[in-house]
Amino acid sequence: MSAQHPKSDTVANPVIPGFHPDPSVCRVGDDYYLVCSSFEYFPGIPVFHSRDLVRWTQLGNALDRPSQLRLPLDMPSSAGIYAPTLRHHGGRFWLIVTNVGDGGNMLFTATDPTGPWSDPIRLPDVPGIDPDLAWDEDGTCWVTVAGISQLPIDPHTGEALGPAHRLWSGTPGALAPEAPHLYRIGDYWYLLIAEGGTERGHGVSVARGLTPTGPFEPCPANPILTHRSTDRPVQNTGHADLVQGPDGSWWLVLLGVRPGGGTPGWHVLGRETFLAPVTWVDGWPVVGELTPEIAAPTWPLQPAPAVPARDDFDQPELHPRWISVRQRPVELCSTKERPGWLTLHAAGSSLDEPDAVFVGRRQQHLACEARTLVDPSDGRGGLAVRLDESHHYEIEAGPGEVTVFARIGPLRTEVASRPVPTGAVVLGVDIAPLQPRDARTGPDLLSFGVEAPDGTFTVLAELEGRYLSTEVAGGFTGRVIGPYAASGSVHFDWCDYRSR
Ligand code: 6LW
Repeated sequence: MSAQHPKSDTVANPVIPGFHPDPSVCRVGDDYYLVCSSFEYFPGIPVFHSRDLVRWTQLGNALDRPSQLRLPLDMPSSAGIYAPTLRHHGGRFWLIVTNVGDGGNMLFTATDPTGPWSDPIRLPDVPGIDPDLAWDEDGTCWVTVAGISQLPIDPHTGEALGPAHRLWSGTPGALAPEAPHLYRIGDYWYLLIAEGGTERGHGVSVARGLTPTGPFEPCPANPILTHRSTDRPVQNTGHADLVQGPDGSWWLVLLGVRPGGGTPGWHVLGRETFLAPVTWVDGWPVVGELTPEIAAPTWPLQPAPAVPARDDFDQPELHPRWISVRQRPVELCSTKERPGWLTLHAAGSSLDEPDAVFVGRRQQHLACEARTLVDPSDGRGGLAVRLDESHHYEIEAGPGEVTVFARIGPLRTEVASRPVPTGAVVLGVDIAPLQPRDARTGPDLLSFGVEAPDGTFTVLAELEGRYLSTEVAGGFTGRVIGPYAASGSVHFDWCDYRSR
């Protein structure tokens, strides 16, 4: 355990900001590992590590080669990789997930969560989404899925060892019982689920039984967590996974959103990973306060991982935080071709296309700025803020000019343009929350511009952020910011991302 940090009495929540939905966590000794869904992005399934449940470092992405992850071009955004479950059993890490774009449910294993992870073990007989893994005392491996049904499998072959049977339908009348997780704790097997749908009505409910196959008795206090119809700053709370802390206390990792602006309130960072304390009353979990600042746990916190603002692209591989749309062919995206630069070759597709040549990182702060030094002498490209093919804003450099474009649904427009000296230019975007003037304002403003060598930032266009929000665009993801190529070859010397 490294040098202790003066203990502040609260910690920030979300513990993993930005679009990191459907978190699943497992503990191995003093180490915690966590994964999230990743939808149309490649590489897929980010893997995080922590020793205090509060400070998380991304180790890599579990699915980082085409043999593991196929995201067909005709698959819509927000399809692809849905909610995963991560467990450790028999000295191995097991990852079960649904690729709704290709192949359905599948299993991956690894001895080291940093990777490499295996190629997929397909699970043709496992229906639905949100698969969970649990082993009982006699070693039977149970898979439980949304809707809430369950079947035994051989995890080494993927073979089903029995028919699927319904376990529980959740709270009568509640929408979409999903995201099941099964745990043996004390005398009981607990079945934790999400209900209400992943929007404002989201919640967490639990049932318990004496065997992994039930029968399950619902908790009289269900839902044990929901922020529906409240004025809480964190909304859509649900899709949780239970874990024990270093001191034996219990915690939930779960998803939530931070909407802003007037009505209906728009969230732009996607569903983020939050932490909430759990206590036990009469053998039932009781969830404590889930707020943007929560009481710090009793154990010493690790030093916050230092994330440099600048990526210089001087490594042979991109850092795992950089993700691309559906694929990242090495021939189109490389840091080796022009050492110290990221080179993107446009493949005739713009950001409107499913195979856009784009490399981005998740926006993780409500107020932030991004900058990149781009050399457009061999093509056109720039810096984009992407939610999906139909919702993105970008500032694009071509020989001697810079242009700001906006795509909102069927509408694409050139918002502003200005001549610039030929050669490399620093493009940027500042993102700042907006205080709602009236019901229709907010949640933020995106200012696109160019930065002079002396740091002066000249804004070419200010664009309203709600059109790049989930409430407008729909879907399951959040904003991703980064370089893209529109035509020819474009070279990026560095890319900065800072919270403000
Ligand atoms: C996830 C499911 C869900 O698999 O959305 O709305 C899916 N709830 O639990 C994608 O996040």
